[in-house]
Order: sequence, then structure tokens, then C-alpha cells
Amino acid sequence: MARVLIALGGNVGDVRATFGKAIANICGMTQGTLVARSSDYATPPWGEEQQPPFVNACIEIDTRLDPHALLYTLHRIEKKFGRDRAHERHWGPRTLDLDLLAYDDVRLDRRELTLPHPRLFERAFVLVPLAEIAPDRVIAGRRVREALAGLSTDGIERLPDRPDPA
Ligand code: A4P
Ligand code: MG
Repeated sequence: MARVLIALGGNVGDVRATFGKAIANICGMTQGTLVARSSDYATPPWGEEQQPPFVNACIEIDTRLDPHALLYTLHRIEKKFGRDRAHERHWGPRTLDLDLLAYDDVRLDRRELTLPHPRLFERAFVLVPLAEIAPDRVIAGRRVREALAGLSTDGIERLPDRPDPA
């Protein structure tokens, strides 16, 4: 069983509702167990700034899928929730982005899958939710809470919990 961290992001549609359904799909389609789920955060757009604010969150799951099968499954779930890679811009608006942040302590350096995620430590929109659920996790030699301390968190806001859908 592997312990896996996944980042969720989106800025098109009812992103928080999408996250709820996507997390259920992630657990179902990976035969995974949800270990932890962060709050949702409103975050200023990063990379390409002329686009609506994002919602971001992180989850931790246990799964028996290997890293490539897991990424393939995450891409299927992105597509199911309306993501269309053929018609979007790099760093542009999207309904759902699922990034594999870390898979146990596995290191991989391939274009289709780099582990840990290569841009993880540049992004407060990833580290803020990650620090909520895994502050002491060490990834590529860096403790999550310490990595976050080096970044600006300006404009990032924790969103109030939503009641579970009936
Ligand atoms: N890939 C390689 N390694 C991984 C990995 N560890 N996890 C490959 C996921 N994918 C990985 O990904 C491009 C390719 O990377 C995939 O085909 C996969 O095989 P992508 O998600 O299609 O590309 P992208 O999302 O356009 O680029 P990137 O660099 O992953 O950027 P982001 O961060 O995902 O960009 N601002 C805020 N506030 N919040 C956001 O969530 N997101 C983006 C989108 C831009 N600005 C944002 C946010
Ligand atoms: Mg991505």
C-alpha cells in the first residue's frame, strides 16, 4: 500500500462541488482509502494572472495502484469532470486539475511523470493546503511546513466548510 498526496485545483464552474465528486471518484477508481482532506482555499491565479481565482485543496490517500496507473486514473477523472486538454492553455483556466505531488518516497524523472511533483515547492497554493494535512511530511528532503514558511501566502484564504451534500 502506498501513501499518496494529490493536489486539486480549478477555476471554472462550481469547483468545490467538483472537488467533492472528484474525491469520491479518486477513492472509488483507485480502490483507495481517504486518509486526509484539507479545507478548500481560494487562491490568486499563478503563472497566468489574467484569469479567475482558483480553488485549491490537497488529499492524502492509500492505494495499491502503481504511480503510472494512478496518474492515468487521475487524467480520466479530470476528463470526466469536463477538463479538455486539447483546448486549454498551459496554466490557463480549467474545471479540474489533479497533480500527483508525492507517492511514498518514490523518485521518477520522466516527462509524463515526475515524482515528487517538480513545481511543488514554488507554489503556496499547493503548500498551504498540504501543510494543513501533512505539515511534517518530508518530501525530497524538505519538510512541508518549512518549505511553506519561505513562500508568500498573500491572497490565499481558507474557505468555510460546506455542509455535506444530502
Ligand atoms: N506530469 C508529470 N509529472 C506529473 C505529476 N507529478 N503530476 C505530466 C501530474 N502530472 C504530471 O500536466 C502536464 C503534464 O505533466 C501531464 O500530461 C502529465 O503527464 P497538466 O496538468 O496537463 O499541465 P498544466 O496543469 O498545464 O501544467 P502544470 O505545470 O502542472 O501546472 P499546474 O499548476 O497544474 O497549472 N493558480 C492557482 N492559484 N491554483 C492552481 O491550481 N493551476 C494552474 C495550472 C495555473 N495557476 C494556478 C493553478
Ligand atoms: Mg497539472
